[in-house]
Amino acid sequence: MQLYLDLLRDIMETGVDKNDRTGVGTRSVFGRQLRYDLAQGFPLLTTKKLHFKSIAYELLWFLRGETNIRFLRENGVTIWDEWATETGELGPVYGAQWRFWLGADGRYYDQVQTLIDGLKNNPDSRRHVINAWNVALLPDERKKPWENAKEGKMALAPCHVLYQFYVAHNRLSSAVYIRSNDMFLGHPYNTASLALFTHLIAHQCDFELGEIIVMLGDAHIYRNHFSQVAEQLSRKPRPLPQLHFKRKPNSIFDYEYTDFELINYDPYPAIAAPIAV
Ligand code: THF
Repeated sequence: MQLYLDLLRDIMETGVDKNDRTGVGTRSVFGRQLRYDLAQGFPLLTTKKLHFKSIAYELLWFLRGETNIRFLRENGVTIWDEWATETGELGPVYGAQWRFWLGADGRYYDQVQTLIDGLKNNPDSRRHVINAWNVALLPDERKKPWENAKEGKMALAPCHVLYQFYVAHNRLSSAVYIRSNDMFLGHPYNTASLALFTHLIAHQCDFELGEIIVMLGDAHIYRNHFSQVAEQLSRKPRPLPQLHFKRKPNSIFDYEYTDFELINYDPYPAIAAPIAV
């Protein structure tokens, strides 16, 4: 995870201070790439404690095609609370686009099922893509997230917009394009989420593990995270944990939190930081 710490330092030293939608203000750079070999361990940040349960349940929630925070709340996960309506709705965010993309032909498209079928039947394809950027459903940036959700729009425009998968020597690699990345709070979650997604797909399709590649558009540190970033930069990364499976469900949609476990995760203490809404 040294790559991540190096990028945080680079943003602090060379980034540009800008205003943003949330009103908090950021320091940012544009266009970066980080990569991790999954055979070297599970890329979960060790220089502060991450709530792996939040990361895992969020991915299971995307895979269920859900867009109401009810499932997250039932499992003690609160990371999407700030953006939802009083009834917990977020509008057609990730889960809806991944599993139920409504086409111009009036049919729903399941991008995850198509991905799994494609990886099994035609691994060399260059079209193993999941796209969340459904232009017709993007929110109005001048309105509050929950106002957009009430109007049937996404509460937030997708941050992790596009996923792509690649198979070589029977090893599965993946990449994500993140157009806007909160480098202190969101980025470690997004990296671990891609790693977990890649593990689940490899497990289902009998691939070995390759690399994950995280590509960033606007990579920013919120102004009210600067002291937390300094604290994090004073810590030295520890060995990465490993992910183990305890059961192989019949499909990518049938995983439960108890089907996998993280072992040897020995992080430094958590660092509290306010989330920009
Ligand atoms: N908005 C902003 N400003 N940053 C983001 O990273 C972000 N997301 C999702 C949607 N909008 C975003 C929400 N993801 C935390 C982590 C990820 C989130 C939201 C919040 C967070 O507060 N993490 C705490 C611990 C909280 C917990 O796990 O219970 C932490 O210390 O890591 C990017 O996808």
